[in-house]
Amino acid sequence: MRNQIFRLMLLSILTSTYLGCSSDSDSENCETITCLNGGTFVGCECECPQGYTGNNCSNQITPIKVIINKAIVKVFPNTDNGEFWDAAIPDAEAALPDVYITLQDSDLNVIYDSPTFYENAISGEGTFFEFTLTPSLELTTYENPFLVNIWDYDTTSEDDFMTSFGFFAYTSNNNFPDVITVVSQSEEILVDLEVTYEW
Ligand SMILES: [Ca+2]
Ligand SMILES: [Ca+2]
Repeated sequence: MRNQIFRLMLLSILTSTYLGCSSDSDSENCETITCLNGGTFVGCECECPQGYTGNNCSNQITPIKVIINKAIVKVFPNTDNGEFWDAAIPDAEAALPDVYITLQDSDLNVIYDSPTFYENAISGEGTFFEFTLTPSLELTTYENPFLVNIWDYDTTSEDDFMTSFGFFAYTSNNNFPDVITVVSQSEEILVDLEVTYEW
């Protein structure tokens, strides 16, 4: 009886060892793939990080949402063709623009209008003007560009439109940047949009 138990144990050890060897030789036989975009090679295939797919993680998964959380205005035109934005105000400092932003979709619907502005703002002195979007703005279509507009808030007349430029929320090879930079030298605009993604 003892003998038989011992044999059974031996058999089970040999069996598990044999199975272990067999699975080892399987992984040795599989072709190593270089996983892109931070993917890891596990069990003969790439495990891709969020947002990527394909056997080597080279394909982006189109997000359900691109979410704009913050806009940071870095460059805008300090003058309106050489005139102060608030030229009617004799005091030179108060004649500076009172900056806020709006965002529009490609049908020119206003999809964001900042409730706050920065009084007498100056571009190019290392000061950036941050607008935290509350709630965050969720973009779900990517074929058409969106627009960032910069305005001068005026109390006694219509607000002055200062500048604007277009951007795409998402492209299929953009590697999901944390910041979409909206920039044009000719339009004197630089706005960083801080974004997150949902898949
Ligand atoms: Ca003005
Ligand atoms: Ca002003």
